[in-house]
Amino acid sequence: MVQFACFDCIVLVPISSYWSYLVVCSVVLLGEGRVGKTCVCLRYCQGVFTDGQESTIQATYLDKRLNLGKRSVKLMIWDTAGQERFHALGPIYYRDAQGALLVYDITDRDSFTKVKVWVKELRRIVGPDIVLVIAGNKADLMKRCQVELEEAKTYADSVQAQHILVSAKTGKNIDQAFLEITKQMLQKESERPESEKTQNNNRTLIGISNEMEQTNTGCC
Ligand SMILES: Nc1nc2c(ncn2[C@@H]2O[C@H](COP(=O)(O)OP(=O)(O)OP(=O)(O)O)[C@@H](O)[C@H]2O)c(=O)[nH]1
Ligand SMILES: [Mg+2]
Repeated sequence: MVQFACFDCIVLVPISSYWSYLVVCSVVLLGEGRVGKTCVCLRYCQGVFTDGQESTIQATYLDKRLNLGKRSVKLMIWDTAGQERFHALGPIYYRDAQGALLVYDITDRDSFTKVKVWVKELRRIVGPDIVLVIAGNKADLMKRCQVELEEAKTYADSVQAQHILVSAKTGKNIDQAFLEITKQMLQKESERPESEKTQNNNRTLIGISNEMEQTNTGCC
């Protein structure tokens, strides 16, 4: 069978003797400029790191497949621009997201303060259901850290978010950050009442064929 599925709906079409499905989740990366959002995405999707990565203009899209148990997941990842002049565009990218990775730079206290602003904005515009993971990036620069780990964790707890220290440069905890957000998005989805699941069936439909067997290759 070929099965077409998105986060809110599943369509089954026969292709072979087995049934399987792909869940599509949308994740947005938000945070101040230069905190390392693009490097985090590129490390996760392409396994690379570039010193002196250029600033993002508006936003960039990447995707990644991963397998969680029997489920195959396609993460649609929106890497937004942190520069102030692009902030008005934010809702375009996070309005339909099921999860947000809020990135700050551990060597820049202001960027941590800005995370709190993003959390308020997301809760106000998207609602309480959006999954939040807060990532303190540049963990390879721990000696210059300006944000106490305990403080960051306490804040994350207070807004029902996970906190994780990552480094796009070394790759530390990058996979774990996306895995965590994906698991929580799937968990939230499974807890939603059936009646709600059918209301929002206008999101992207993804067709699945034999490519299902090639998932988890680690590239976009
Ligand atoms: N040491 C270190 N540098 C990093 C790390 N991640 C990113 N950088 C550097 O930080 C700078 C900014 O990285 P970007 O990924 O462009 O930051 P961004 O958040 O996408 O910035 P905008 O696109 O302007 O919003 C670049 O010079 C990166 O090389 C990290 O984990 N460790
Ligand atoms: Mg960027």
